[in-house]
Amino acid sequence: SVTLNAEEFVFEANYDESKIPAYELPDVLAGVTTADDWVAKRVEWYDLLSREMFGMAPPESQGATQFRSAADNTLVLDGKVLLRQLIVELAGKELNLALFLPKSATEKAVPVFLGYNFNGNHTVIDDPAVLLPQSWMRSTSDHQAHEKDRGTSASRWSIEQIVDGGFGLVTLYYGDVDPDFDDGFKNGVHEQLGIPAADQAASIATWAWALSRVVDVLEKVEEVDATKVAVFGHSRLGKTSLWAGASDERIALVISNDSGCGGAALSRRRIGETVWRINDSFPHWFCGNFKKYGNHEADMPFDNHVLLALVAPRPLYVASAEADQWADPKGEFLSCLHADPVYRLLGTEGLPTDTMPAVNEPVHGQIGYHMRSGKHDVTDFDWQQYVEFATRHLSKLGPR
Ligand code: GTR
Repeated sequence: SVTLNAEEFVFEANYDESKIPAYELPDVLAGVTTADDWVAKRVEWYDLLSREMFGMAPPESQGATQFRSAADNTLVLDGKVLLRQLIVELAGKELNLALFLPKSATEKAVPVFLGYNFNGNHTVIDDPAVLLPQSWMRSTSDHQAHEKDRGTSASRWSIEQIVDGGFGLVTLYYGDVDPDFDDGFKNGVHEQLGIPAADQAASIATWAWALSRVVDVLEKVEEVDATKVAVFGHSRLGKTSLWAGASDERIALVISNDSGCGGAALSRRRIGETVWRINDSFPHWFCGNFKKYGNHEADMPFDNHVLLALVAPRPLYVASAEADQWADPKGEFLSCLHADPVYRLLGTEGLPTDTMPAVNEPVHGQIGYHMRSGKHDVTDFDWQQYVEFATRHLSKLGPR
């Protein structure tokens, strides 16, 4: 590990484009001329990001999952939506899955959005049918779930819009996998997996790995078409959805909502949140090896466009918010632009623009991008784009 001199620490976030250091991005297609060449190059990049950024996933032997129903199926949202709740056993922990499905799913399996929630399944909709979590809660003062918190995150989950679009929503609380605080990897699935070495999965990669284990389960759930899973995440969970999509090629479509530093944003721009800052605030998110790049972004043998390129040729949507400069919207757009050559090499449309679109003017290619007005959040506008984008791309995959 690298020790930084005190004067190297950057406490004040920079938001001034003119202060961005000159930088050169590693060429994502270095040595690649054909789509066939990309196959090996992709493995190389994936290994590099595994070892140097997120940490390598736990071994397959740790992944055996069993699941069971947690409650009887029921209807919610004025009888419009079928709610199934499952308990998935993973590495000695129980993950609580809530599946919000169009009623038609009992006749024909539906494509789904799969995404973690920040505060428990009971916060995504105000309905007593959703089981109250027993897990350690990040966001309440006594770290327990409460009745009064039902539906408090509902504005971030446009369940009605999702179901009207013919999709299901599968969600779970990320703290069921690994509670989100720096405890030296003692709790959550790490109780069983043990403390990760410097090149092994820290929290983000562990959350991503668990999403894949949920996909294993969804493959056995009749109402879900697991060939059409769109993984979604906001902010730290957007970093997670990107890494899940990079790691698991069964995931058909990937959405990053305001993922910022360590997610879609280019690290070398050093605008808003930086690599040093994120590692300082959240030492458990990235693997030990990533720490050395704090204030040494030029030494990174990759940048975040490579993370996005690992999703290619599968559809990828990156969303930013205008008032979320901490996450560097422009850096998120530029990452898409620099991932685009891989998408094109693989015969897709890529990102259909090379200039940053105006606020609230989404572009939808094989890569989709928008910068919404407003703050760091998930809104109906964001979901409108995701439903439209997923409808267009997943229908091309044909029936299961
Ligand atoms: C912030 C963090 C961001 C982002 C965000 C979130 O505190 O600096 O990287 O992940 O949290 O997850 O809401």
